[in-house]
Amino acid sequence: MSQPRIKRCVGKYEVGRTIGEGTFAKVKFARNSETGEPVALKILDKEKVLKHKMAEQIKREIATMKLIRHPNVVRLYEVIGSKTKIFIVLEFVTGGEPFDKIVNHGRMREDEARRYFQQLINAVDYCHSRGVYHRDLKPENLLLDAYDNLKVSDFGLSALSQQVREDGLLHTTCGTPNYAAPEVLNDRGYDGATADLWSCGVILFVLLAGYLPFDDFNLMNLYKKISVAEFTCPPWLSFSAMKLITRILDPNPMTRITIPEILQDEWFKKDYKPPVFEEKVDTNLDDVEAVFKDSEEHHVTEKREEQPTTMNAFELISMSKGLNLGNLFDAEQGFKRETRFTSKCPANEIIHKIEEAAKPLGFDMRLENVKAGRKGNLNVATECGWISLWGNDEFHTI
Ligand code: 3AM
Repeated sequence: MSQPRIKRCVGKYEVGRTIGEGTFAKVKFARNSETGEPVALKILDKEKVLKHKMAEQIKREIATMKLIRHPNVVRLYEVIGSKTKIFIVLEFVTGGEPFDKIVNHGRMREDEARRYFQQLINAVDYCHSRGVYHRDLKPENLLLDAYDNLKVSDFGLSALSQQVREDGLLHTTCGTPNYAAPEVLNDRGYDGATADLWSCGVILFVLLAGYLPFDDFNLMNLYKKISVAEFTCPPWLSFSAMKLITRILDPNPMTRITIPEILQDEWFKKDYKPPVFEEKVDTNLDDVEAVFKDSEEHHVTEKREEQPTTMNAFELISMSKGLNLGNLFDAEQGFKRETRFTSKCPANEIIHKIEEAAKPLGFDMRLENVKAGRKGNLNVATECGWISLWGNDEFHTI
C-alpha cells in the first residue's frame, strides 16, 4: 500500500523532488502554493555562507540578479532564509540541457549551434552591460526552456562558486577547468567580461565539434594547452565558424574579440534575432536584506507534514472491513457497512459537508472521538435509515 506522502513547505513553496546537485547547492523542484507556479529552489547552507565571510558579496550578487530580466537568463524571483538555509527561488526551466543533446545525438548542425550561441551572447552581453559577470560559464549552467530557448543559470553568483573553492569542493563538483580562460587559471586577476567570452568560445567549439577544444588527463598539460590556446578545429567546420572560434579563443585577453565585434561577425550575424526584453524593472530588494539579517522574525518556517495518501479502489477495499466483499456472502456479519475515504480538507470542512448532505435527509449526525491536531482521528457516526448496496440498483432498509 502507498505510504503517506511527506509534504515539505518552505514559506509559500511546496518542495518536491531533487532536480540535481549543482556546484554549490542542491536544486529542488517546488511549487508556489499561492499561484501554482513551478519554481526551482537552490538551497544553500547558511552557516557555510556566513562562515566564509562571503555574505556581503553574495548579498550584492543576489540583489543584482534580481534586477536582471532577460529571456535568456534564468530569472531569480526572490531569496528566502530559514534558520539554517538560504533558498534562492528561480524560474523553473523544463527542457533539459543543450549538452545532453550532444551526449545523446552528437555534435550540432551549424544553424542549430549558431542559434544557441546567439542566445548565449545576448545573455552575456546584457549581464555585462549591467556589471554582472558569470565567471563560471560551462555546460551545466546552460538550460533549455520548453521552446528550445537557451537560458543561462547562476549568472552573477560567482561568489557562491568561489565559496565552494574555499571549501575544497571545487575539485569534486566543478573541478573541470576546461572552460576557464588562461588568465583565470593564472589567477593574477582578470577582467570578468573577456574571461566569460573565452568560455563562450569553448562552448561554441563543443556545440560544433562534439568534443572539447582543450582536454588532457594530466592537469598540468591541460593548463599548458589552454594558456597557449593549443587546439585544432575539426575538418567539418566551415571556414567562417573556424575564424570566429579562433578570434574568441585568443589567449591574450587584450586582443581577444569583443562582444560588439562578435555582433558584426559574418558567421554570427546569420539569422540573428536581437532579444526582446523588459527594460523597466521594478524590484523590491527587502527579501535579500532580510535573508542576511540574523533575526528570527525574517525567517520562513520549514514545515514537514504527512499528506493523506490518495488510494486506489483496491487499496480502499483492502483497508476497509465494511467494503470487504466477503461481507456480501457472510450472512453472520449482517449488513454493517463502513466506508473509508481520504481527503485533503480540514476536519471541520469535512464535517460541515457531511452535515449539509445529511440534514435534508433527516439523518441524526453524531461526531465521535474528534482529536484536534494535524493527525487527529475523526469518527463520524450517523443513524441512517437507508443504505445503498454497492452494485445493486435497489435500496435496502436496515
Ligand atoms: O543534474 P542535472 O544536470 O540533470 O539542469 C540542472 C542540473 O540538472 C538543474 O539542476 C541540476 C543541478 O544544477 N537545474 C538548475 N537550475 C535549474 C532551473 N532553474 C535546473 N532545472 C530547472 N530549472
